[in-house]
Amino acid sequence: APPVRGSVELRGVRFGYADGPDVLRGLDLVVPAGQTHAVVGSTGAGKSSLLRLVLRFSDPREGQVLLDGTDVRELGWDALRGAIGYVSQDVFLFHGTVRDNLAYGRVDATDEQVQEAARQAEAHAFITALPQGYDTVVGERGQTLSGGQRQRIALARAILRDPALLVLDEATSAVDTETEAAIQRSLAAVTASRTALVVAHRLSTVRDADRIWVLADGRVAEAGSHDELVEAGGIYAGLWAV
Ligand code: M5T
Repeated sequence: APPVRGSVELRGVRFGYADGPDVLRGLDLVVPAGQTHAVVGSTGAGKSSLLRLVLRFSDPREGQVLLDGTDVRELGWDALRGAIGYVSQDVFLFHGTVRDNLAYGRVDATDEQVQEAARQAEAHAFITALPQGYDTVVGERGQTLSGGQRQRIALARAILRDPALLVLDEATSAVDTETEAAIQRSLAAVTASRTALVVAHRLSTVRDADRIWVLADGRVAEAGSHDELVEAGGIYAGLWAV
């Protein structure tokens, strides 16, 4: 099997928007290849800003963002897009069939590959229950899908594209216990054989993470496993009131 790739490193990253103040003030963070790390913190702590830098939607004022040891500014756009699968909070579904939405970015995928990805992402069951199954039209003026269903479609898309690194901005929307469990299994399937950096809003996601980074005021305030951070009784423990 090829070596797992997708390691991420931020070195002394300072960042702010336009001529505004610094939002990130000297951030150091490492996600080794193959691990799943969670980023948590209160609103405005800089979680989305961190993801923007990894995706190169923005560049830092100072410091470096590295993907597999190479500064993302030196990677071509094609290499960057090929290496990273991004699942945003606001999943983009276009007007077309569920199948076409799943195969977005992988138009060459066979029906078998599409269905296998949907199965892994815990999306196959709800898709087959739709009026026309995989041929159901969704998106603008199509069948409406719930937030949890959209997130699983996006995770299936990521499985099909097989990126080295998954960058996930977890949805904040409340879901029922069953959907929560389905999303958790879906996420476990996507992250099993790759590297993942997740801005986490679900306790189940952070509990499963190899390491949790707690941001406060644009800095890493705490880092460790769930148990370590609960034990420490700091910001993390307060966030979940555990
Ligand atoms: C961190 C400011 C924001 C906050 C800080 C996206 C964005 C953010 N900000 C801007 O000035 N312009 C922008 O386009 O940056 O914001 P964040 O990174 O979005 O924080 P978060 O992801 O931890 O917050 P949330 O609410 O998504 O959990 O001062 O005003």
